[in-house]
Amino acid sequence: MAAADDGYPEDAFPPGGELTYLYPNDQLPATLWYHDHALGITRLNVIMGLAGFYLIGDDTETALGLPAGANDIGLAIQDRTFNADGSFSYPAMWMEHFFGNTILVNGRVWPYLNVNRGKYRFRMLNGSTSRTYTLSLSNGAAFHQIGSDGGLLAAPLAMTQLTIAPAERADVVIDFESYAPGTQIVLTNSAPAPFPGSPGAGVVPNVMKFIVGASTGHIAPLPPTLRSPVALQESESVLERPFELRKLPEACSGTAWFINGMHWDDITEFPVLGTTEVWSFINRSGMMHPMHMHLVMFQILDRQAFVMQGETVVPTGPILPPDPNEAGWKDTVRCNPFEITRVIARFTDFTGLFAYHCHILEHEDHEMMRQFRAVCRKGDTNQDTRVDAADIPLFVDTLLTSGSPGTAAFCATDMDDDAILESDQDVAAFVDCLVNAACP
Ligand SMILES: [Cu+2]
Repeated sequence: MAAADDGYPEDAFPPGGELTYLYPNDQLPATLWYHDHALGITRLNVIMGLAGFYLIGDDTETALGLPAGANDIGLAIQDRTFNADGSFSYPAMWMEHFFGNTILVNGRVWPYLNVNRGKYRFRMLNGSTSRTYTLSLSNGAAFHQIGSDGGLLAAPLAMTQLTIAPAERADVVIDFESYAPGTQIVLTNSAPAPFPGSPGAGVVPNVMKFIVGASTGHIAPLPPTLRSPVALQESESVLERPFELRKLPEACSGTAWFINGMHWDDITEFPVLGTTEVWSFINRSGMMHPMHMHLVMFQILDRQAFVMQGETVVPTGPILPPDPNEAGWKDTVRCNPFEITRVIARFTDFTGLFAYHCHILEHEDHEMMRQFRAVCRKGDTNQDTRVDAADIPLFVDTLLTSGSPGTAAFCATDMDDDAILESDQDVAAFVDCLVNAACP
């Protein structure tokens, strides 16, 4: 979506005010979610409850015959600690993470779900501020993951354990057909907090319970294939940007989490629309950071362990591919301690300022969130990184329709970058660019 519709962290409006956001929804079907994103206080607003699902579907996905309707259920998993009066308990001062002692699913503490004997599609979201979950079924049964952050995987993936970091989503199919009525199965968690931490430390094991009923539900088999994303090629990348994730001294609180040691207002990334980049997250800390980018969905290229020799990052381990359930489109990636995690993204569609940050909200709020400015190549209305005759139709169309500020086409047509589309200056500059290669 356009930067103006992205919930920019410095946007604010007073009580009683309103803003209309436009979501084009012209993206692949996916289990998306929304939450408050206010600069410095996102953790507080999300803890207070402002978060929800935003699901996009399409006919292709519907035609797959996946569990639907009452058998397609979002599970937003969060942790909280309660005061004796039932109110939320959360530290008044900033702390580098928060782990509640109680698990909520869709706002209910340790809920149960009556299920019929058949398959369910559960759109699992880790909506917690800091806690990572490693989920499994108490009877050890396998389930299938069919999708992740950016939509369906290529094929259903059988697994008995699923790790999901803050902001990650996993579309999972659990099959209750073979169970006798009355069977109870608990969705359990075994992930330490902080993560990866040490085994057993900080674990809250119970998440929710399924109680199998007598009626038969969705028993159609899962389709063998789902949808294959086109893999972005590293050879298409125009540059690789390193981002060091580490804790550094900070005057106010003693320490804070940083990306390349810089702050929100330090803008040093200007990706050009139409180009592909590799972003390399170098985690110089003992805890996992789930890194999230706005504007784009990315694909995970690889992970590699490293050691520090002085201030130099020295890769040591083998270059490992993403986990099988990370093979699709992602918007959040687990960056493990002392590993380089590389993702690849193609920047398209919208110009302006977009956030990227650790999705541990306590980190995001202090200071692990920065922003990049997506820019266009003037004249390149079709975002193929060159100005040629193929750009003429969209140039003319944008000029005639006045375009929409914040879009790639508007930016590319606004040759003199004065935020106004003029039939004289911009046309002359476009022709000059096209014919004489005199591009701004
Ligand atoms: Cu972090």
